[in-house]
Amino acid sequence: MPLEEPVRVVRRLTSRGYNAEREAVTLLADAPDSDAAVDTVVDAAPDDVLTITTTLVHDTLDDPDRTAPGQPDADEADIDEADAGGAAVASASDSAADTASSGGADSIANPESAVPDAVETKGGVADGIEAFERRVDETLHDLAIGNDVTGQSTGTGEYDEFVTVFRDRYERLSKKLRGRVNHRPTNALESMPGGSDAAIVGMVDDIRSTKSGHWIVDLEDTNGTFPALIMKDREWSSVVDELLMDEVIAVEGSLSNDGGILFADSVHFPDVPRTYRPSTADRHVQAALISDVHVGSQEFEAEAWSVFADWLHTEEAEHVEYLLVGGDMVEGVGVYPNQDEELDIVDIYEQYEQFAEYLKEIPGDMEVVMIPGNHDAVRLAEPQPGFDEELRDIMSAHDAHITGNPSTVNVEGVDILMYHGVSIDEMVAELPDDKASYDRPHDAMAQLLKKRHVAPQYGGHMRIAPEEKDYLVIDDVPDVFHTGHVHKLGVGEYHNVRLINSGCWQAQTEFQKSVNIQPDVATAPILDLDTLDVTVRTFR
Ligand code: D5M
Ligand code: FE
Ligand code: ZN
Repeated sequence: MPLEEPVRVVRRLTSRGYNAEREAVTLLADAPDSDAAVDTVVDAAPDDVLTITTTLVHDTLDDPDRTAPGQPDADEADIDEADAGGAAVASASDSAADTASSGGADSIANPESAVPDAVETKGGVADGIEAFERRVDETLHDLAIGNDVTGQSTGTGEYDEFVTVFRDRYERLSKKLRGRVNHRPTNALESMPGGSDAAIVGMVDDIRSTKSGHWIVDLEDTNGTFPALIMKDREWSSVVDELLMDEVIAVEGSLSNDGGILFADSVHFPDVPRTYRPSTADRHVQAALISDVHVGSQEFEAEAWSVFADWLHTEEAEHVEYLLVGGDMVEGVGVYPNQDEELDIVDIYEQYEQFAEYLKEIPGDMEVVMIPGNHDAVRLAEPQPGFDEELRDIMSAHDAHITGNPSTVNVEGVDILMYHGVSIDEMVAELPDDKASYDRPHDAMAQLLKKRHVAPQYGGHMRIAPEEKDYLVIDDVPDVFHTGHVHKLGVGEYHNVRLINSGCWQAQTEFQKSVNIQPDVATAPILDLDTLDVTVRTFR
């Protein structure tokens, strides 16, 4: 019996105002025409009955005098109580238990986590599918969007705009470092006596090794560029592996005798204070964090999506009142070479129309937030503005909050930084495995927070659109950081900021097969907004 059947039964019963015993649902779902069976039983129910019991189902469906449509014939209707346990419901709860006890939680929890039991893994399908009507008080919903480029874009792509955006990045990130070191502008260092203590706050302009294996890092500020030397035998010299071009750091040390180079004693990142204390909601309310739906791809997992949507209608999901979608709603067209060979829907607008249909399966009382990703029909360069009017119209069914990539969304007091995550590819390519890998995308996210920028390095995978300000700077520390893109689940914590990389709804593509990426399909991390704990649920 497909799992959808009990859910259909529950919905049909709920729409007629009935609850039902679990066994009764199973019996009805097993009927050859379950819709008709529900109608028959409901019609036969005495007026004062609110809950459809197993006995009532048996009595009604087994009654040989009854000729109502959908009545199973005698053999089929004579369901043994033991069998009636219902393979689908029971096995669904069994598999849920398996997943929960498989230790999956440990494998995704960040070992640094101050709250080791903050992450739990569960199957997504309700243990017992019971008729249930969500009672959500929408007046309690509270959502505000900040740092959104939508409608603010002024960039035309001219060279001097790149200068402006990098200057803004430098200004804002250097401010976070200036109080921590006694820095001098690069042009003032040249006139300081050799041997003096000094510090620079600069953007990394070049990283190269010397013949003897030391490192020279050129740092640029608004006055010029100055080299810092990191000796290979310092115990912290591996920090060089973490450095990316264009990020802003501070280096402290002493000037060489001729005053031409700074011998580094320490390197500082803008970072998140270790003492950061996140804000939480003041009632028990949850958000489902997803991304990378990829509707229009042959690999889009429509069935898993429906299981997820159905689960949202169950009692277990009653407190899930927000759905955050971190980009790649659709597969898009012409995103990667040969992508067309794997398209199910070739027209981009039809892809969004289909996505809108899937969105309609989500409970109408939920607040939905959507940012675009690299497969979406907005400009590829970041920051990406939110969907235009035409696409908003297509996706209007849920009256979703549509915002740019990245954006900060305040949900009931919790600041959630949403960013699609293209820079994670860059981080994985550039940083050593223990700092960023596809298996632990939350490590790369921690690096982004440390650098206080969602896409520190320009070039490579990253396209950046110059704007008057750098929207990609992480100005305020978020309470939760949500990314996607790499199709791998990752849950962790960095200096008390909750990190979540959501999985995807697209099975492994040919490309992913060729590079051995095993995507985490049909998982949705469910975030408790009052504690920032996460429960990962799986829907296939
Ligand atoms: O990308 C999902 C992940 O797979 C992300 O890590 C990029 C990578 N990917 C997928 N297809 C390609 C091709 N053709 N070239 C390079 N990298 C790729 P998403 O953009 O969400 O599909
Ligand atoms: Fe994607
Ligand atoms: Zn993507």
